[in-house]
Amino acid sequence: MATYSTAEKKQTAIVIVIVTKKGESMARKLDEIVRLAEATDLQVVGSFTQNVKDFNKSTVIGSGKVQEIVEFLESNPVDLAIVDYKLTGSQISNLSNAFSTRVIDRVGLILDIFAKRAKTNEAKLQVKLAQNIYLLPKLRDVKETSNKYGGAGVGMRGPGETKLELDRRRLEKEIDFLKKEIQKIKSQRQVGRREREKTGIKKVALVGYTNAGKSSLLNALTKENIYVQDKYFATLDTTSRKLFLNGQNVILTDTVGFISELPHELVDSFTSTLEEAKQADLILHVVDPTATSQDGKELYYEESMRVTNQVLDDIGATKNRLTVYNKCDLITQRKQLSENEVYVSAKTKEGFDELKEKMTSML
Ligand SMILES: Nc1nc2c(ncn2[C@@H]2O[C@H](COP(=O)(O)OP(=O)(O)OP(=O)(O)O)[C@@H](O)[C@H]2O)c(=O)[nH]1
Ligand SMILES: [Mg+2]
Repeated sequence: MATYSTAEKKQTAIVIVIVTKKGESMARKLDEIVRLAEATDLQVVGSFTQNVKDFNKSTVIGSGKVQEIVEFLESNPVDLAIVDYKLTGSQISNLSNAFSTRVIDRVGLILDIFAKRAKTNEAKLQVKLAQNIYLLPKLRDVKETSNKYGGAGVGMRGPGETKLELDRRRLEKEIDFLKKEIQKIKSQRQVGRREREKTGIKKVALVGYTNAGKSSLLNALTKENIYVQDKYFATLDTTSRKLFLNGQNVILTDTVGFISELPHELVDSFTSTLEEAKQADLILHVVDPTATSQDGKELYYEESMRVTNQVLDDIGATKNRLTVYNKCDLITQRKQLSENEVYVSAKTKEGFDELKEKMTSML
């Protein structure tokens, strides 16, 4: 029988970050893609950046940059090249051939993290659906390159059998099946929700960018013990707990974190999870104000707030929003807050009284 070392060697990767729009922060994007890679246990050994002006249709990045990366890889071979961009199947295949290594894009990487984290049946079905929708238009190219450069590991992991062996028809059939299964769970949820509605208990949802501290806040407010990690996308499943708030019980729900360019495949698949936010009477938008560049000059969290608000608008969650600046134990400078904003710390519980007061008055 084969034996496995417990200290398994990490897969290595390079990241390639592309800025195409004015005002996009290269530093923020680089930080984020490295954190995403680490969230799926990859070791990033090199990074490349490019401001793309003349968009190259076949490789996105210019031929000079491709050459620079090829030369790097000749002396530093890696398991995977991650491109922080949404690529077509043929772009993945062109870059794989140029680099002689497997290539995945931002969406593929995020889907892989979700596949790794999914625990409940519902989350697994949702991730698998998203993976299949992502894979379908790329099937031929991905099949070809994975035969050449290996198909196991990051970007290929799925709950269950590998999808690369499935032909298009089977993939489409599976997509239909998954949609139906998810619909069934959704209906069950609706029943449960209606039951809860009859009791008249108000619902509060914790939403926000990944790693903002949503689960930590749920734990601290309700004395629960939900999985908290300094890793992107620690939570995929919604968890609801009762919270006693100035004389009334409310239900507090933790939700999946957001990220910029959240793959639409995931937004579509996770609608029933995101539905919790939509149905809430009050949304606590949790923000990590420590998310800044190393010199503190670039406020990355402003971009994350914009992203979160955009997703909430997109899913039609138009209810009351209270902005909760968490991790205030870590910051020295505070800004002037408006009515619907509060500083708290899930760690020290500072600001909890004020948070609860505001929640009560907004419900
Ligand atoms: N210092 C400090 N750290 C905090 C605080 N709240 C959360 N953290 C840390 O921030 C990290 C992320 O916390 P989580 O609660 O997992 O964040 P989340 O928003 O649920 O993240 P996802 O589930 O990945 O979307 C963990 O390492 C926490 O220990 C806080 O108030 N102060
Ligand atoms: Mg969480």
